[in-house]
Amino acid sequence: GCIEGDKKESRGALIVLEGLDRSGKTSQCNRLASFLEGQGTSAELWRFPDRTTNVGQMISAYLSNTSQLDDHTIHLLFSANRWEKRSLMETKLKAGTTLVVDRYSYSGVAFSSAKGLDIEWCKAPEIGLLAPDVVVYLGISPEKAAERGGYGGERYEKLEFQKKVADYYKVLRDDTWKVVDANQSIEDVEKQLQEIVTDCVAECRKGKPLSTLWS
Ligand code: T5A
Ligand code: NA
Repeated sequence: GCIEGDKKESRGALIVLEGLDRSGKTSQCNRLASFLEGQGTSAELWRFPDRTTNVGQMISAYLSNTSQLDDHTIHLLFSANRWEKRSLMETKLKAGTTLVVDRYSYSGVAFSSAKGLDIEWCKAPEIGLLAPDVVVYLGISPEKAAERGGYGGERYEKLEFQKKVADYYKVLRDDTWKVVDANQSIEDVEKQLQEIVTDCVAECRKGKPLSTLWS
């Protein structure tokens, strides 16, 4: 639902990039944040998991296979990692800073659901987090993504698993999503992203209210 009382203020936009592993999210987030800064828009690059916090370090150990955790437990840690940043996120947005976020709740739900956890159970701890103004999904086939830069040793970087993740991303898609073909050159993807976010940043500046997941 809408968060009241902030309709008149000029705020930053919450921009999220999602996609399979190796779809190009981090490359594009960097370029996008620089583009916005160049336009005179105050912008910051964020990412989830945020591996710098205590919770983030537990997640990082799990992803690199140096620790083992129950599927539900790691799901809740990913969610907790977003909750611990929520109030700062709201403060920044209300102060007019646009946030370019590399993965968010959609990754949380798609990856855990792909392991076999119930999707509604997966969505529940995300309810009340700030809703993105736009989600740019970098669309690429799992096979093409796997050819890029080679998967490293992280836990989820396996073709069969990525196929399941792609299926759950499809289920999660809503009208805040824009799908960009990530098979194009880095520069072509970049141009499309710039068009998408320019409109979005303008709408937020005009006073589009902030809202929350998942409603
Ligand atoms: N996860 C995450 C959960 O399970 N739950 C959660 O709640 C969250 C938030 C870590 C893992 O955690 C899972 C999902 C992940 O499996 P991460 O740290 O974001 O997530 O993963 P990383 O390994 O850092 O990043 P990715 O593997 O997802 O890669 P990116 O960021 O999509 O891709 P990028 O930009 O690094 O590019 C990959 C390679 O492709 C090239 C790049 O140069 C690079 O070599 N490339 C292109 N090549 C050709 N054409 C293009 N257009 C290209 N764009 C990039
Ligand atoms: Na990345």
